[in-house]
Amino acid sequence: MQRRLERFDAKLAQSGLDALLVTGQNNIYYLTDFWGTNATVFITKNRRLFLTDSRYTLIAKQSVHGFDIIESKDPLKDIVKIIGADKLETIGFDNQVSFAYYQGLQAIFEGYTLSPQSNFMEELRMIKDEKELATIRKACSISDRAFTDVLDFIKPGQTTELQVANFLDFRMREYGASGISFESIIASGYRSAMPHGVASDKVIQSGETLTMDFGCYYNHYVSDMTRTIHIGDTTDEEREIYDIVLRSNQALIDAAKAGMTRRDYDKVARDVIVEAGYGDYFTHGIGHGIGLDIHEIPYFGNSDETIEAGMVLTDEPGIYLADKYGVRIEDDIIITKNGCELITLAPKELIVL
Ligand SMILES: [Mn+2]
Repeated sequence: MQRRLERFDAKLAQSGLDALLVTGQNNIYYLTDFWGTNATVFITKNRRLFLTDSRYTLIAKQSVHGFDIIESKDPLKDIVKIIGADKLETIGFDNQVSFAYYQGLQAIFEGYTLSPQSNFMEELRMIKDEKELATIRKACSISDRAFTDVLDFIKPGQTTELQVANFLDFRMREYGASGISFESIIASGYRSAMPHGVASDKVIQSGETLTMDFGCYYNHYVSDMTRTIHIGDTTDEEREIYDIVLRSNQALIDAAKAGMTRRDYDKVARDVIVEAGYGDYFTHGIGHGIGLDIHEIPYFGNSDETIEAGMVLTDEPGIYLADKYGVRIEDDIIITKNGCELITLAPKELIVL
């Protein structure tokens, strides 16, 4: 935590801001270890304020270190009172706050310059520390185990997509998860051609492809993985498509390392699919960062920015043939200096039930 606060202070000093108002449950958790729905953090060069209401004061006093803990019903007004003599001018705030919150901020911080910030906290959160990496590894191992179990649960002609989603949810909780990190995508047959087909009451039939994209929360951090399996007999085309997607996924695992541009991170996987003639059927980005949020920076457009050691990224190529079926394989990887560490370890050779 001390290291995170030091990185925060360095970024604040570089930013030209006199202070940052930190909002958002994940951002506050990242800096304070406090998990609750009501908290406001305000950090200047000389002060760290943590404000929360009476429901949370006791837990904050026990768990939040390095901050002045203030019980408050009206945190913004109390901050202005406290900093009145500090000679602050420019105060940063997250540009994702609601318009109503911003209006309140403007009224209460009259006389200060309010400076909207995009991704101030998220940029700090991009590079994970060892504790975060260990937590995300554990979240991934929970998903891996649930995937192994679900293979025995699926009965062609009987099991619905929703039953698969609920089974995964329950199993991940049994293995220590606090919940699912997003609504599970369980898409069988023609529905697997929809990259984000959430689970429906459709029964999974023999002869179909089944895509399962799911993940869990473990100690507030997420996992996010996709496996596509087949039920019953497969065609040559289905095997070929599966093989192309798997080679694409593996090409990125083989190539990913610190210093690679975000453009190349996408390209190395996409090239495999383009060269196989299915480029038009890979309709989404190659991946995204994960952490406290299921989708967080970096994303992978046409950017010269590089990826760095300590980022946790997804690698999720897919091919989607409308009205027929689709295949996606998604892993989570930790970027290291010389390569990457694969942390979703569920099998990837084509499983036929
Ligand atoms: Mn994903």
